[in-house]
Amino acid sequence: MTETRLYRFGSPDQTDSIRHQPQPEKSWNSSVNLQYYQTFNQTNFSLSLNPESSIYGLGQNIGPINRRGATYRLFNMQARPQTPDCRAVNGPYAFSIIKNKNSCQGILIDCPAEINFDCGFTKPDLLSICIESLDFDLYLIEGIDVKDILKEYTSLTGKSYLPPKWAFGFQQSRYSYMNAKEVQEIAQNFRSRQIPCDAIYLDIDYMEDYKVFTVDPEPFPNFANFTKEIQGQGFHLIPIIDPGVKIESGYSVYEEGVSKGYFCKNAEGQDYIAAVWPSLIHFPDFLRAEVREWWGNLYKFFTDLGISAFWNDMNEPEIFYSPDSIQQLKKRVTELDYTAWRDLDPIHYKINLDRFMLNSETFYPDFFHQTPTGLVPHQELHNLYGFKMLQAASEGLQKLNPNQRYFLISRSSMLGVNRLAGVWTGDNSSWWEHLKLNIQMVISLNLCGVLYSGSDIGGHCGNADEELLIRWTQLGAFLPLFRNHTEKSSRRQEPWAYSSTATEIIKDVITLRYALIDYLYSEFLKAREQNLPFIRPVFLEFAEAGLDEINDQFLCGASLMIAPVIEPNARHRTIILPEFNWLYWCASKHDQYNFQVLAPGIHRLLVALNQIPIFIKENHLILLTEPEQFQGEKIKSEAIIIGLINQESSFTFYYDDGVTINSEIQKIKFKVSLKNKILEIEQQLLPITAKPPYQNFNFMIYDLAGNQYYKQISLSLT
Ligand code: MIG
Repeated sequence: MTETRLYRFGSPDQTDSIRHQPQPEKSWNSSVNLQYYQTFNQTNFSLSLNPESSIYGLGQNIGPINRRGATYRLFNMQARPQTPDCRAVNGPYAFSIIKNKNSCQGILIDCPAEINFDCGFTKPDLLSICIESLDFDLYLIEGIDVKDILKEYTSLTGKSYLPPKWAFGFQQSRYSYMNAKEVQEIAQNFRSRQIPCDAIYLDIDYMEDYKVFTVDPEPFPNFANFTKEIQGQGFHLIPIIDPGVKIESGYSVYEEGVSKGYFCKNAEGQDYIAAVWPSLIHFPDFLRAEVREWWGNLYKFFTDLGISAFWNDMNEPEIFYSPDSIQQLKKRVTELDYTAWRDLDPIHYKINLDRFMLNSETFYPDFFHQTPTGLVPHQELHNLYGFKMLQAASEGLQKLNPNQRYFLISRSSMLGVNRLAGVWTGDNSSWWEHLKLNIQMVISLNLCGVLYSGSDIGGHCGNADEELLIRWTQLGAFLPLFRNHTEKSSRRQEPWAYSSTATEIIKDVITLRYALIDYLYSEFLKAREQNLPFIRPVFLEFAEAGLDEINDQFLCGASLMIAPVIEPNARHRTIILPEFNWLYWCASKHDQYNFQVLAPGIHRLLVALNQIPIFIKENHLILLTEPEQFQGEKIKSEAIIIGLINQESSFTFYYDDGVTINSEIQKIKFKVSLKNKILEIEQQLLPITAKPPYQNFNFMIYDLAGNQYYKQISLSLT
């Protein structure tokens, strides 16, 4: 039913974004519904839109999941603050899905240059796509529904990155935990308060003068012992890695990079100089395989200490200034004429210096990458930079720890990153609006194959109040990357930073997440196997009309719908339950079951501050286990399986070893039936040699009238 055609324009360089390329078509098929024309350096496509068509995808942009009506600039930029007028942000994916009444189309463009999408902004019934290049691959995918297109997309770009299972635990971060003592206190607080947590982040201040692949021995004396101690308490340490290499003689990464010619060049062919945290730096030319190999090996510094978890930041790359731009700025300031109107910005009545100030973009034409066809300005390959930095990390880590999964998240991403790493959505703010944005971004990233993603819980910029942090933690508990992070000048944002009531509520939410981890992980493995998103928009699972508009509910896999409260002072939540009956759990504590059967339709529910509305789809099941303080803390012996059964359902629970790359997925398939008020369960191990993860499965099943049925299944663990 689905059909993919590749049209090659010009002679594009290989980006590695696409894993499996079909044979390119011999010529443009004029019956294709896209029109195009080219200028000397641009290609423009246009497509007429039906009134009812929606547009999805494009990665991590600011706006509703249905992109129709707005423009999107696919050009990797750190947007800060993330306001509705930002057209370019991190994580642009040149993959869009056009959903019509009875058909669907996927448009995928493999091109590292800037691409602009006008999704019916200029003309409501026209999608126009402007590619700043003449050399690219265009894939057109035809199918019946969105799932067809997504499956085809995944078979082109490759299966999602699979993190280690502990990555589904809670993670604590701050810019920065400044020294070993502070990290130890954080660790201590989690354990003594019995708030589950699997990871603590190290932000840029762990480095010596922001030199990448170093640790400052003053705040972190004996880093090896410190690492062991933290790891011994069941935490993973996640250091940050930035691309800029400090210019400092004697610093080995710098010396080696210079002597081997690994850095990006300026127009004169010298190593290009810009400034980021360490002040003056060079940028490694990650587009070259040998540079990636070198960089990947540098991770040995950490893997030797047993650290295999990282976040790659600043990799658009973000640039603060260059020596040249400062010179120009100085000159400009001396020339300012305070009597001249032209020196004022008439809108803001400030001195008009903007174009000399912080904007990474202005620097992109100034440096060059070495490619097989010669030096190419960064501008033309811009979107690739973060991707290639991740490729370096990914390849290096796989070589350093063969067959072990690594943890890797990135701020910058594009097509192809979906198989290498997860994504955090950059510097959001402690605004209520950003809870919704969090949902929109994670859904859209999932539609583009980035299954492991999340936003800074509590918000990065600014100060979260306690209700905001509570509601955001409740939302984050159902997204794959569950990380509390905030910036240097923000107030403390750890789970215990507010009132004791808030701490209790947050502790309960995190504990609930841990009770659900095996289920979430199972659904993640399943989504990955089926080439579908893990966090799904509601419309994807139901045929009902009008679901395209839902931006504040989402599905975790196929069975679980979440409707977080994302408004301040709200103690109610309106929810749309499509097509089926649902088992509603207004959850607060993981072991407090107050289930209720709800009919399809719209409901307005009472939701206290400590509660989050969770819905289990009819004839689907979820699984809960005893929560741990960190994963692997205990051997779990039991699981509780909960569901609403109308006659019969089957549910397959997936598990694997959670750490190795080639670990075989094991499955237990349960068939649950309710006939004449008798609950029957059949189970099957796949493969039959599979070793069940727990001995006892306690079924707690509801019928449509709300009656409860119990049954225990015991499996032999040998
Ligand atoms: O622009 O390393 O998005 O998570 O805390 C600031 C410091 C640089 C941006 C990241 C943020 C991180 C911060 N970094």
